[in-house]
Amino acid sequence: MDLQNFEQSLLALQQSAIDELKGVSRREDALQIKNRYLGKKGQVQAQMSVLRELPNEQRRDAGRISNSTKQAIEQAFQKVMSDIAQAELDAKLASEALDVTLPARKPKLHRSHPLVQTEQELIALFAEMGFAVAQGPEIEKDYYNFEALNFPADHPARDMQDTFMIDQQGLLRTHTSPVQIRTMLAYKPPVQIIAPGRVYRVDDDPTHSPVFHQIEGLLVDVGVTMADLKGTLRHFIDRCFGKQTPMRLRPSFFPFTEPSAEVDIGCIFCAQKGCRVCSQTGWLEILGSGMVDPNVFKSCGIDPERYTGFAFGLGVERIAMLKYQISDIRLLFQNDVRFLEQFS
Ligand code: FA5
Repeated sequence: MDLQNFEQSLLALQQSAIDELKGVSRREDALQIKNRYLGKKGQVQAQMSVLRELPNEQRRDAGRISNSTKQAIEQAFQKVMSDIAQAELDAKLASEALDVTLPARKPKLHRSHPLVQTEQELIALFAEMGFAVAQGPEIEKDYYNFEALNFPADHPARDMQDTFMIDQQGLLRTHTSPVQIRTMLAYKPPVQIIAPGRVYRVDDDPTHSPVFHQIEGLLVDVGVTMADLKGTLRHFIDRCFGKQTPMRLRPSFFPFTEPSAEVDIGCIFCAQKGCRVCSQTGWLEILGSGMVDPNVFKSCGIDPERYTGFAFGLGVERIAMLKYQISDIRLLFQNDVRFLEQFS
């Protein structure tokens, strides 16, 4: 074996390694080919054993030739490996392709909760009639919730509204009527406000919830009569339930109004023929009302000889249940999407 033969046989190995590596698509195949040529027991290594047969002065050249062969095979191997990696990346990018020109998915928008819708509609309706919105705290003092509203201490009328007490003085307001007191203490008549808000009572059944919403109405001025109350409520019923809806005032009692009246509308479910909802009476109670009691005016420093006024208080859940024919008040608080979607 001379140097020329040695070089030729290495070049032949190099070529065949490069040919074999060409087009290989799996890493393990490429590695196997590389090992077959460049491994310890590989073909290039086998050729190196003939180095010993070469004369000394040729050995350096032979070393250079074998290095260049090793490098060429290594390079071909690296090229195949990087081609495989690139192909994998291309495939991944193709499979995860994102077409940014596609139209976007429409966000699913829901309308507000039926209770909020009802409350907003009622506020708008009374605002049209000139009522301003007033607010008061949900944690209330006994004085505003009861005493100033003419509920004497230990008077059984306090049992009408089962109260969540906090301590001797503090409670969760049982109605929005304390806002009447706070407003009349803060402003001189004429006063014309509605007070929407959350109220609390120890109450829990299909038509009563421990937390519910009321809207209080209060109008105080010179010469306000029961006819003004009736006219205001008639207009509210026309707008809320339709002009044909019958209405009646039924004598009632509230410590803070005198006279007091509960307001009923003709049953909208059975056209007053009598059904389960109206307990066969043909009428549905919708709110409490009356003329402001002189004692309440006195608590607020307003002269009852000069001023008169009317007040009313309605339950927002009750109106929503009637409007949307909801039979169980708890549906309004469970946030079941299947229920809420009906109001979208
Ligand atoms: C009152 O709360 C009086 N403050 C209303 C009032 C204001 C009368 C001004 C006169 C002058 P009453 O307890 O009846 O009254 O409640 C009014 C409305 O709240 C009821 O008609 C009913 O619709 C609603 N309501 C009462 N308790 C509950 C409850 N637990 N869950 C849901 N709604 C209720």
